[in-house]
Amino acid sequence: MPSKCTSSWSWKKILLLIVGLFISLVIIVAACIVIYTRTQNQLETKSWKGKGTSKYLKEIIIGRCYNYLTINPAIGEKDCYGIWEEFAKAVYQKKPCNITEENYRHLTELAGQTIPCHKSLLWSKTNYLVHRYTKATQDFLTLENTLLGYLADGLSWCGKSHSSGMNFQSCPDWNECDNNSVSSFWKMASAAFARASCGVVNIMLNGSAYGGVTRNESILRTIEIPNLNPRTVSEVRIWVMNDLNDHNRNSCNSESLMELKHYIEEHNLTSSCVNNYRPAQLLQCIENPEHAACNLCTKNIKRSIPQKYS
Ligand code: AVW
Repeated sequence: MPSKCTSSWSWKKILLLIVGLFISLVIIVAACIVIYTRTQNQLETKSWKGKGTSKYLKEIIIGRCYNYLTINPAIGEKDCYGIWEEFAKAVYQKKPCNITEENYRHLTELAGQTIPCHKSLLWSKTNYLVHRYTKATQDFLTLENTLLGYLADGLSWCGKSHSSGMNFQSCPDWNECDNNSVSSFWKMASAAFARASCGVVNIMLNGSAYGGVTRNESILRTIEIPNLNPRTVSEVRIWVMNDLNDHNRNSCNSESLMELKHYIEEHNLTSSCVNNYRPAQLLQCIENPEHAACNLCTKNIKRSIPQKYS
């Protein structure tokens, strides 16, 4: 018959074995979770076709915000750190293809500003010229000249669904999915800019562009024109700018412009058009002073007289 002492010793051994097994199991499960999460993160961070989040995104956004407030004190106080937090909140721990315009609503409100009437300048296919122009004259404001557009101009970003922080490896391309972090931001910001515009709204278009003056899915057509308020916008004035070194493929009378004019009218807005709006053309002339259109004595100057459509 085994002694009491031997039996309690074997019970202790069994207990120790059970505890040991339990601890090992916990360690194995924890390790599996860590490995799984890391693998998921690695798979996710490298899985998109576009370039990753811009390096130093947080610092750039906060820096641009203070810079904008310093240059434009009239827009009043803004909480630059709060703006960054809203920016991050819109994409952190979310799938980069599941970011809707709604996710940026609070950010749009925080960074919003009043747009003076007659100052809005929309554009399509003229990014370079339009911003050279607004920099030179300060007479008009594009979305990228407002705080919200200025903060994000030229940057890319997206979050990760399995953890906080940005994905610096890759982000969805503009066309990779409908609701991606960058395209939803620009759609939301463009809609807000158009809604805030009043008086005469100008649009700079590219007379030398292939395939018409706008893409069918362009932000100008799909977001901005539908969000202009006919009660507060008195006229939509189009400038068709030809590249001085290229052919003239679109002008106020061309099919593409006529189609756009009808589209604008369908939204209960009136429009006018001018070929080669002279102040912007003079800016093109800085790079092309010998071009015939840059000769102050030519009849080209007449082209700047707006042509009323309706
Ligand atoms: P744009 P929008 N693929 O010159 O009218 C890649 O055609 O669209 O002018 N990039 C795109 C795409 C796309 N399908 N769509 C837009 N983008 C981005 C804001 C890309 O960064 C201002 F207020 C491209 O360089 C203007 O009135 C840029 O959008 C209006 O939206 C311009 O495409 C201009 O947009």
